[in-house]
Amino acid sequence: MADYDTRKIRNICILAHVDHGKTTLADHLIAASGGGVLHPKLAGKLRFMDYLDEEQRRAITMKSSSIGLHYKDYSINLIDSPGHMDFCSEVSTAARLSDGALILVDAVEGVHIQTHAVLRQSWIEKLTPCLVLNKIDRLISELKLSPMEAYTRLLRIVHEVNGIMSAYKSEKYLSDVDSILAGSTGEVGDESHELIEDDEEDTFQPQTGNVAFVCALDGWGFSIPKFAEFYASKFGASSGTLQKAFWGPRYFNPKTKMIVGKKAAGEGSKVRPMFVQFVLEPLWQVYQAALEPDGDRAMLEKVIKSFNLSVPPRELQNKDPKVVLQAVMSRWLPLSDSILSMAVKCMPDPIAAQTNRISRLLPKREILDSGVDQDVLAEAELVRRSVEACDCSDEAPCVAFVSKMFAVPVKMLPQRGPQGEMLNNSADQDSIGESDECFLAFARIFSGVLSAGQSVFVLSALYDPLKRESAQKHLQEAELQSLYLMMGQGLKPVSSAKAGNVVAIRGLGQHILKSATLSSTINCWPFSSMVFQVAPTLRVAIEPSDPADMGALMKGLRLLNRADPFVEVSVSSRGEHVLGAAGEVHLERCIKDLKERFAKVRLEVSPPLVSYKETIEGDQTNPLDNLKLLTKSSDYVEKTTANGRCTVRVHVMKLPPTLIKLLEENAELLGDVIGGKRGQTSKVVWSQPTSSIAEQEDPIEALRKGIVESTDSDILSVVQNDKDRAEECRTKWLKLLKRMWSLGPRQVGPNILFTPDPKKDIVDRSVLIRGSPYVSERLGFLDDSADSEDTAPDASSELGLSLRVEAASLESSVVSGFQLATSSGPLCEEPLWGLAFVINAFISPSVIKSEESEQGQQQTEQFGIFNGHVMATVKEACRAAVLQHRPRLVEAMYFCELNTPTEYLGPMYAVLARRRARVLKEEMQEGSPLFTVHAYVPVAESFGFADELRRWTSGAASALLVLSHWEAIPEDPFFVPKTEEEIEEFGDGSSVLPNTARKLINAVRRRKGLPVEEKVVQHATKQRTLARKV
Ligand SMILES: Nc1nc2c(ncn2[C@@H]2O[C@H](COP(=O)(O)OP(=O)(O)OP(=O)(O)O)[C@@H](O)[C@H]2O)c(=O)[nH]1
Ligand SMILES: [Mg+2]
Repeated sequence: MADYDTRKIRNICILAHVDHGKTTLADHLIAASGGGVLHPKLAGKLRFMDYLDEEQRRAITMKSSSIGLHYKDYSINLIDSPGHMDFCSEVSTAARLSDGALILVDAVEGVHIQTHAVLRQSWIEKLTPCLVLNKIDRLISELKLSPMEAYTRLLRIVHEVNGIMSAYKSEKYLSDVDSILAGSTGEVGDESHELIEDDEEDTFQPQTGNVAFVCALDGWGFSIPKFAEFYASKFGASSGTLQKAFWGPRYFNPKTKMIVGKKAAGEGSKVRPMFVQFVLEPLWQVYQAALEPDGDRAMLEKVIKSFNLSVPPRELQNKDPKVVLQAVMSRWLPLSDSILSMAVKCMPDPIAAQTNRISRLLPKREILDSGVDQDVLAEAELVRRSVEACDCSDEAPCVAFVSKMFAVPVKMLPQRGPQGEMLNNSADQDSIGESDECFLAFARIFSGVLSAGQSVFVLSALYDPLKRESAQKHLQEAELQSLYLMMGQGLKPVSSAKAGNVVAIRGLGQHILKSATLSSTINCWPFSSMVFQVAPTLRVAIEPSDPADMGALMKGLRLLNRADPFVEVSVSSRGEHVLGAAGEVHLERCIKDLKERFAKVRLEVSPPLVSYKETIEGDQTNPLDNLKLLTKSSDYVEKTTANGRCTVRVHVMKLPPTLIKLLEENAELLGDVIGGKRGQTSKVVWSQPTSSIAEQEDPIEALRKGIVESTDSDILSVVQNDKDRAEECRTKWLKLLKRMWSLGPRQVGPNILFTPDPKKDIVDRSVLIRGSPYVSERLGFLDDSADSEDTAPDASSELGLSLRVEAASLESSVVSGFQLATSSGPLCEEPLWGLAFVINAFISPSVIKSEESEQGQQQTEQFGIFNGHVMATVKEACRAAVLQHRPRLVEAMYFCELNTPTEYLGPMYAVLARRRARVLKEEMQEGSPLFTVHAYVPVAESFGFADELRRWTSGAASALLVLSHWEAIPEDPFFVPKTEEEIEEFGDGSSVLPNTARKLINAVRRRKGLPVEEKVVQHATKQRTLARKV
């Protein structure tokens, strides 16, 4: 390839909310520049990139796939991505391989939940975005807006999208749900848009040409420079001046032939912005002329003439007005030309893009330790620089990133190699004995040249070139069997490919599970991991209908796990095979794939397994009283070990909500800090832009501050106007924060174990197991002054000393007991959530009664049985304490966005009510007949939700769900009427229906095989005998 020029490559992806028209747009681009794989007549109808049967059947895209286009002398790799929430992981894989993103927004529906998500994804991956406002035709023919109304609407969408981007830029790291909720309060009224001057900061500025207005269905589109160019000669003005004037409050004064501002333009119906007058009005005229029965055909002729179009008369005479319209529009404003010229102009080539993206792809690592191998470091730095420069010379180190693995049937692989030689695909090592599927890697080359037959190193995300010995398992060597350029479903074999290209690679199926970095040298850092929007939430247990097929199912699950980047396959503690998917549509496709492609056996699928958590009600209105729960001498649960030597007293308290949220959101970082991976001892410091706290310089400092701030904000939210109490509360919390011993379950969860108060150390000759504030120490809460308070009280007697040693040795048993208790609560053995425990465990000296028992005693201690007893007692005491403090079930909630025409509001609310949904906001979408409703829906109630909604509203309403947060069900699962009023209302309790919380708990218990207390008699009335009396 002599004419190879990296500057002439663009790697772009199309991102948008579901159904906003990505695949339709891609069709037009392919028809115009795809080298004849798609006939222009079929563009928009075929949906070329949706080549899977399931995609065509459901008419939604389910995976991202790439196609090579040629526009002028540019090569463009276009990646189409899915918009449905269930497949959002595919958006991450598409974004990682691209440099620019076309963000599509439906002009009628506007910004939606997934629009937020894709904007965020493109921002995280440092892509250069361009905005495409699609379905402009709907504004004309469906909503019947006037050009002026349409303009206000478009202005608002651009404004809203810019607002979202600027929030990301100003480093407000909101989750998708947060940003929607935040956005809904800060809406700007319509009138104010007029006043908004061009903001230099705005990401999307139509006047600079990075916003396109298109109708993918009819195949036309434009950006402002196109019109500016056209009118420049007419007006005799420079196109640059016109370009600026064609957006915002700029008016044309016909008398003076000047471009003026709003004031100078004056009032009146004739006064309208230039964009309306010169751009939208001609469009509206063409639509009216073509589509309306009494349309003015002369108008069409006028457009054809003034824009110098050559439309074959045959098409103009067509009976179908739609054909006439498309014939004119697609020649006047060809869609592919406007989009691809925008991409070429506004989006960076791989060299410029990689310079900009390097800090995200390969964050610079500061090595604090000087004892490391400098040669390794030097080479790793060289590799990094070569990626930064997108060096495509033969000598440059080869680096590529695989963002996902995908399966294709072996028979779909090309039969001939790059030189036309016959290939023997069946001899593929990946498919031997496994199945007739072959795994390909979806990859982008970032440096050097990759060739078929070449040998490379496969680095997993955990690989560290400085610790080669211990990182051996993260490093493999593999041979690249073949390289292909992708044309949607088609694969075109090539013998080599250079930096800056997107390719499919065969031969890595055995080496890569989901994603990996490929490198020609082992002295290379792996690329930073991709960020996924949500974790799999829908889990089901799967078993073969015929137990003999177990082997096939296991093999099938293994293949599925590799073929789908977002599937989670695991084995539950009860030995079931659990499949985790992102949502119902995703799950359905996974099961279908399993049945038909990977396992090829009949399967039984369980109802969804929903996770719950358990907590106590707690009293958040009075933080001081709440804190006292941990210290009060009366309010505890006491248990004693069988031998009577260890007495455990447990206090429990509900943590304040902001603190719980912080602990949950930063679980990973906390795990690292507490586990000792970060902090003073760590040699490598880097940051990952995944969460607000990880982004900051020193994660420990940030965590510590976060914890203090969150307790503060919780205090202030309740006792705002009582300064003294707030202060008292704060001091108490600061003291407590110096006593954090452990987090649980599994050392990171949202439950805290505090060390007992050392002042009550010795009671009745028994000694307290004191524990150590290990977590506080890790997080830097302990300063030197804290130690003085904590000095060991002198052990006055010999006995005291030996007991103290024993107490110290039992500390780990207390922690383990706490971990066990927090990992399975008393209601239905689900993890505990948001609780603080103080465990006072006292050991008394053993009382020697006889020779025999002394021997027994010694044995117990020798084999650590006593440790086990302490652990079990702690666990039991914690569980009992939870039960005693008004236990509550906690369930996961979805944030749900619904869109429905007004006439279906009634049925929609009925469905919501049946699903225990809580409506947050309802709003008429201006200028459209649609209502938007935001609500929280419990995950447990969400199955079949979308289907039910569709059935009840005849398919008119749509809903999208995102996992939002955990929430306690206020209902008491053990409610029995006690007070007089309650008894009056509910009777003695026999007639109380099991409440929701109780029902959910029982369902989980039944599934887990735990005993369920239930009345067996269902009909207390006398049964009718069937015997006939003769
Ligand atoms: N009126 C109108 N309809 C359009 C336009 N573009 C696309 N559509 C329609 O919108 C629907 C969805 O189009 P797709 O291209 O499949 O949307 P998508 O964004 O690829 O959807 P997913 O991949 O499932 O997220 C189809 O019925 C299209 O015909 C347009 O410009 N105007
Ligand atoms: Mg699509």
